Amino acid sequence: MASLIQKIPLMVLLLTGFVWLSEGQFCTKCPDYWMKVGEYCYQYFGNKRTCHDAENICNRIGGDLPSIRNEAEGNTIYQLWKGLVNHPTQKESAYWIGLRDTNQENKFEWTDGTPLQYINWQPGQPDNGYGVEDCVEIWNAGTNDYERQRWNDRDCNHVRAFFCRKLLN
Ligand SMILES: [Ca+2]
Ligand SMILES: [Ca+2]
Repeated sequence: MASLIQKIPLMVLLLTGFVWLSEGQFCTKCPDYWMKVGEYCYQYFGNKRTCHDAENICNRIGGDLPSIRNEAEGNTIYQLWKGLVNHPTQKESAYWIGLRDTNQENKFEWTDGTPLQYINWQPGQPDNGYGVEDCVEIWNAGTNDYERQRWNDRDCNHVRAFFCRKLLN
């Protein structure tokens, strides 16, 4: 009996270590309902929102609308979207990304603070087409995966599906 009592502190120590390790491992997972891709967690919202509403929803759950730093990242987001929707070849389906020229016309900025180093506009875009187009969507227009990943500036009051994204922590 005495020896068991002596072992209790050791058992507590081991258990604490196990819990600590488990929690450490948990930190590399995404929360429920988020998809892990590389260093990010993504959640898709098929219910369409204006771009400002979409941005607010993302902020409230600790994320941002995605920024796209290069072709590979754009392709990742497009492939995720393609795997989630029923009709990925349906022309001109669109979903918001976190690019804006709200502050100054034709000066596009990522809402998550990422510097604008890469662009992938549809031909003829951005055109500020209907007077004021200050939000940006991935516009599913074109004949192949490459073309369907390209961007269009759009009136922010349009409603679109969107992803929220946050960094793994
Ligand atoms: Ca504009
Ligand atoms: Ca446009």
